[in-house]
Amino acid sequence: MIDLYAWTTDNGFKARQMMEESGLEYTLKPVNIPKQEQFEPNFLKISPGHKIPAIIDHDGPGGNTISLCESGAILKYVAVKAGNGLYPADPLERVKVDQWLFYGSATYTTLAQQFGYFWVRAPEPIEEAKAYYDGVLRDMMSTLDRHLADNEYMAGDYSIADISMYPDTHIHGVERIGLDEYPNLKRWHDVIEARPAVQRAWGPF
Ligand SMILES: N[C@@H](CCC(=O)N[C@@H](CS)C(=O)NCC(=O)O)C(=O)O
Repeated sequence: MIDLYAWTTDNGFKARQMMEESGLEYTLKPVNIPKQEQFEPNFLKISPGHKIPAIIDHDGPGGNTISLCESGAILKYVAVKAGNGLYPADPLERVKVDQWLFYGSATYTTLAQQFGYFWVRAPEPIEEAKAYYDGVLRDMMSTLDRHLADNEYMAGDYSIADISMYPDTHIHGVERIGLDEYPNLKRWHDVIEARPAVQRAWGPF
């Protein structure tokens, strides 16, 4: 049994999508970010940087209980444990999944979060920052759109690389910028959105 600590944010949805795709039993433990629950001492023990998502696997390697934070590490861990091909075993396929998983975790989400801050959460509008991150997000969406013109998914078959980029595409791409100028990204988004596991993952907390 896995405990998933998450909230209704991009990184939280990545981990929840992964759990739903895995078919593994899990318990959702909401960490209310607006209420600053991520700073509670017990949560800091499993996520020292006070960030969701995090998991505790009560049946980890060797039967040990383990905890893990960082969405990319969680996607890899759960996909390997589930053994359902979302993190392929073939080294040739795996390197490209890694490339796009890291793009999703380190580049896309990190910069999309800045877009979200300056467009949605900043207490005062800062027009220069809004324009800057609007350009950054559109550039990344164009990058994905070009790649998806020749590829059904980000790296081979549907994988954790796709999971790492779906939530920000949905939250910022669909709900704020719009996907009309990015037809390949829209096609990819809509196929993933229709997956039953994704529908469940974006359901009520
Ligand atoms: N690199 C981390 C980023 C996680 C992250 O940014 N989590 C945010 C929510 S999406 C958070 O918990 N923020 C609360 C805080 O920083 O105090 C990952 O991929 O898991």
